[in-house]
Amino acid sequence: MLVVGELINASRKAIAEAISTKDAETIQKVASEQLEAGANFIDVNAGVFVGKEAEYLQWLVKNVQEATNDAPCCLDSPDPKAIQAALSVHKGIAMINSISLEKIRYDALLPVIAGTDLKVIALCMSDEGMPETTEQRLKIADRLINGLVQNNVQPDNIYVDPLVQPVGTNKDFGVEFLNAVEAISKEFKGVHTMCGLSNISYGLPNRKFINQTFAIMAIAKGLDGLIINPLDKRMMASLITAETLVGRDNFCMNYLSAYRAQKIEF
Ligand code: THG
Repeated sequence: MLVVGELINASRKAIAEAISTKDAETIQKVASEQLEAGANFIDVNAGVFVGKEAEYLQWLVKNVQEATNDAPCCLDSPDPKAIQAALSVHKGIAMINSISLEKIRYDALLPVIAGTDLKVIALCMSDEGMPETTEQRLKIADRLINGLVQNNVQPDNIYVDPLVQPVGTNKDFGVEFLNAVEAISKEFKGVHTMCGLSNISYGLPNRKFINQTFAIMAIAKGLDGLIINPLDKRMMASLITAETLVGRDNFCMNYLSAYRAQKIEF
């Protein structure tokens, strides 16, 4: 399971404040905590700062890497210019979050990613808007994967995000997403799937519980990457355990070592 720590996101009030006051200490603390808790990539998102996003994203990357011995970042922006700015100061192999089928975004980002070892999230979104059905997601995934592979991106570096929509707005949004994960995992061998799952619970009470349950269901369908809060111990324990239960843990080694490290108790 590839875990992307989601906490450095300017949609969170404390982070927006730290960014606008250039409070590096707060950002660096949140970065190190997420890494220690098991995040493989640290997501950085400054999307609320229109006009300053590129500059702020660069500042985030520099500070996160300084605090974490150059841990890799997940550069989270719909704006190709902000992604390129962040990439220019990033050390090591970053994850691009994300390319989509939206024409302006696709045309600007494809040449940046082509032929590189960058990891890339391929978001199932097009100029026609957000997909709702499994079929719509598959069509977009197919075009994104083919475009990337034809431009010398290794399938192993592609993480398809079928895009979670809130189950509170349509009862079928959960199952359409889950079926998309299953179909993408089966049809495109060697490609990964990933998502920021918290949108599933939008508008409903006790969101943590819904997110956790949904993560486990998605892992059963083949999901192998998640953008989550890695400081949520119960979520992390659920992920480790779910992977063991779907046959991705030889001799239950991961489960047992997590247990010994006291990660499976509350
Ligand atoms: N797919 C991809 N990237 C993404 C998303 C996705 N990036 C952004 C988002 N979705 C995932 N990241 C976050 C970051 C923070 C929060 C949620 C998702 C968050 N949410 C609180 C909540 O949901 O209640 C609100 C703020 C708070 O409580 O502090 O923190 O789907 N590729």
